[in-house]
Amino acid sequence: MKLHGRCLILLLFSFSIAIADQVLNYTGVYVKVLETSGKIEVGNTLNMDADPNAVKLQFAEIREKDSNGSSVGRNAVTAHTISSFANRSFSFSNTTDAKYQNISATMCNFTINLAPVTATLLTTVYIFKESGNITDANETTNIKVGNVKFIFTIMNWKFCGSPGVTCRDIIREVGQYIDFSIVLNGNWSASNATKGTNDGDMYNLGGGAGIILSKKVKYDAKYWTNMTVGYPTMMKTGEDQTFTFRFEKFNSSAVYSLTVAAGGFDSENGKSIGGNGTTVSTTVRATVGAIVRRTPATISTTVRANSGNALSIPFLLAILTISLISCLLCMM
Ligand SMILES: *[C@@H]1O[C@H](CO)[C@@H](O)[C@H](O)[C@H]1NC(C)=O
Ligand SMILES: *[C@@H]1O[C@H](CO)[C@@H](O)[C@H](O)[C@H]1NC(C)=O
Ligand SMILES: *[C@@H]1O[C@H](CO)[C@@H](O)[C@H](O)[C@H]1NC(C)=O
Ligand SMILES: *[C@@H]1O[C@H](CO)[C@@H](O)[C@H](O)[C@H]1NC(C)=O
Ligand SMILES: *[C@@H]1O[C@H](CO)[C@@H](O)[C@H](O)[C@H]1NC(C)=O
Ligand SMILES: *[C@@H]1O[C@H](CO)[C@@H](O)[C@H](O)[C@H]1NC(C)=O
Ligand SMILES: *[C@@H]1O[C@H](CO)[C@@H](O)[C@H](O)[C@H]1NC(C)=O
Ligand SMILES: *[C@@H]1O[C@H](CO)[C@@H](O)[C@H](O)[C@H]1NC(C)=O
Ligand SMILES: *[C@@H]1O[C@H](CO)[C@@H](O)[C@H](O)[C@H]1NC(C)=O
Ligand SMILES: *[C@@H]1O[C@H](CO)[C@@H](O)[C@H](O)[C@H]1NC(C)=O
Ligand SMILES: *[C@@H]1O[C@H](CO)[C@@H](O)[C@H](O)[C@H]1NC(C)=O
Ligand SMILES: CC(=O)N[C@H]1CO[C@H](CO)[C@@H](O)[C@@H]1O
Repeated sequence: MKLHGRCLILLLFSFSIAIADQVLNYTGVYVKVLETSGKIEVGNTLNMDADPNAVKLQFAEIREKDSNGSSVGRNAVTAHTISSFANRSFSFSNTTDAKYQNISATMCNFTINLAPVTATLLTTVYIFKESGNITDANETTNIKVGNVKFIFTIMNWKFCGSPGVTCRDIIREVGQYIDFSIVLNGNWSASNATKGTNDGDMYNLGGGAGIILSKKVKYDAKYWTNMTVGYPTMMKTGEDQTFTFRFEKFNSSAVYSLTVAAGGFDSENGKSIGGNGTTVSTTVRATVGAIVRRTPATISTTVRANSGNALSIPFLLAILTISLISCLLCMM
């Protein structure tokens, strides 16, 4: 039997309701990962729109380039660029307690399939429960309670020109770099901050918010090295500030990390970024146009679950049943 168009729409609609945001929290610090949008928010209330210090970041692009910095693999069939993360689902791990170099934290993983590129982007999020110093590859980051560390791992990306991977435009293309961009959107201007004892690039996002960008990359799970000279970069377009990280050709993986504070950023002293909200009034308020609004019901489901399995099986079954009934009804 041929499925009626309306049924398909109803079915898709029912399933899109079932998709939920993921929330990670620790005493007054929240990380909210919005499903199917590549958007992540860090703030001091669950309702990020009510939090003047909320930091909203969005995966923007992953693009393979040759040694001259030109894009390669532009042919749609064998694309080597991910130019939008809209409509890509995250899959989440459970939330667990863990340590990052001796500093205790609550953490979770989420992954995005980068199809049609046969690669995966793993993001690991830590909200720190203690203060301390992290050192990766000679690079020290001062951590305060409530700071949020994001670790991005691009896995299994096959570069143009690698054995068995042919990309051709006018000439046979050879990939050399991956440029990974994220966008911070808000009514503020990222500006350099005094780094104090932090070695990474540090930006004051205004209000109480700040970000520290590492300048190191770990390749193939083996060795850390400096990021390509001149990176990370920051470019401002309207209210969007785009940060780009460049990775050299690797065999299996590239790992990169940054640290965010949604409050307590000490721009006066520049010594470190604080983790918990202060009452700083501000213009950090992001005016993110396309933030997906969720019904309170969906959000509370997510929060209560708090373990990665945001939706209960009965709830999913109920939605499935409603979808099937709607379908049967429209087929009649
Ligand atoms: C963060 O701030 C909230 C509200 O001000 C407070 O209740 C909480 O204890 C603070 N958390 C930490 C880790 O300081
Ligand atoms: C890079 O540019 C130079 C000069 O334009 C050119 O000769 C070379 O073939 C280019 N390399 C690649 C990989 O496209
Ligand atoms: C995402 O899906 C919506 C509806 O399914 C569609 O209108 C939109 O163009 C898609 N966006 C991208 C970037 O694929
Ligand atoms: C999450 O935890 C539950 C029980 O604690 C377990 O059954 C489930 O397999 C875990 N899920 C993942 C993705 O690890
Ligand atoms: C997250 O991913 C890392 C790296 O693969 C792994 O070591 C860790 O156990 C994962 N944590 C959870 C909670 O799945
Ligand atoms: C890790 O923490 C424990 C106790 O919290 C301490 O005994 C140990 O020396 C610390 N190790 C390092 C490498 O800092
Ligand atoms: C972190 O390092 C700074 C400066 O290097 C030092 O002043 C501070 O005490 C260290 N913090 C912890 C918790 O070890
Ligand atoms: C952005 O911030 C400026 C002050 O820096 C303020 O005058 C303006 O109204 C803000 N715009 C929005 C849309 O919030
Ligand atoms: C930050 O400082 C670096 C060098 O110290 C400079 O290249 C960069 O343009 C500065 N960025 C901003 C936003 O001022
Ligand atoms: C760490 O420092 C040592 C000694 O100064 C240096 O040889 C090494 O290249 C540095 N490592 C990185 C990843 O910068
Ligand atoms: C990384 O850069 C630092 C200075 O920014 C330099 O001291 C170090 O030797 C470099 N490490 C490598 C492996 O190139
Ligand atoms: C408001 C909120 O979401 N609080 C949750 C934060 O996480 C703890 C568990 O670590 C939950 O018990 C709270 O309900």
